[in-house]
Amino acid sequence: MTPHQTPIGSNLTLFEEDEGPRLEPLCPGAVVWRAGARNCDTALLAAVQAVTTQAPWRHLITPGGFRMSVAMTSCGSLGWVSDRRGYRYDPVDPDSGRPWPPMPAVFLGLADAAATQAGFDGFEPDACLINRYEPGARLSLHQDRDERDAHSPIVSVSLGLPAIFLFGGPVRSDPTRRIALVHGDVVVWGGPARFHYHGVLPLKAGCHSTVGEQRINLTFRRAR
Ligand code: MD3
Ligand code: FE
Repeated sequence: MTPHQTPIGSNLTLFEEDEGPRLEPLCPGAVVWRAGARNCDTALLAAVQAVTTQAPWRHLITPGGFRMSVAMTSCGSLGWVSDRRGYRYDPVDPDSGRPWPPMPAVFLGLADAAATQAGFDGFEPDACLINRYEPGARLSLHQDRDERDAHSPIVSVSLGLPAIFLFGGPVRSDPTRRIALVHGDVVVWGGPARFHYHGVLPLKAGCHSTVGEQRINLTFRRAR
């Protein structure tokens, strides 16, 4: 019996699987660590609550003048900001005029563990962008290229409602794959996958047992 098989007659039925954390390679440089955040989800959500008390959710305006459907905030020494002047990382939260809240220890521990498993040792993120999706919210196809450090990966953590993630190639018109990301999934994007186009389809309504009617996504970056 392999570590993830379960004898019939245990607490699981024939149609459920005992799916503990497991690594799924996506493409060179990208790996999904399924359920990698499940054993620390309560601590992550408490930390998100603490961050959003100091730096509340906001809907940023794109340089083109559109209000993003995803609500965002940040923690760490840098936060991501968008307005009519453009996109940038900034040490100051423009809504409060104060520094972003510090990166919670549970965030740093998970980001380092995920990066190490994917072969990126010594990942020291200085920014965590926190996205909140309510039903209908989406993220159109884009590249993340505002980070100065192109050698560090990006680590993303999904919490709450499931989402369909679109993963393309280095050119916008490249074909996209659809990848379901559920509560507790962690993805590491580095190397040749670091600048691939990606997005999130409109969130389907639902209610997650602990997170409620929303999806929260953490992305850890080395911006400077
Ligand atoms: C692939 N967030 O914040 S996380 C973003 O689910 C963003 O909220 C999405 O895209 C979300 O910029 C997707 C997965 C992700 C993040 C960064 C990547 C995938 C990536 C960078 C390069 C390639
Ligand atoms: Fe992105």
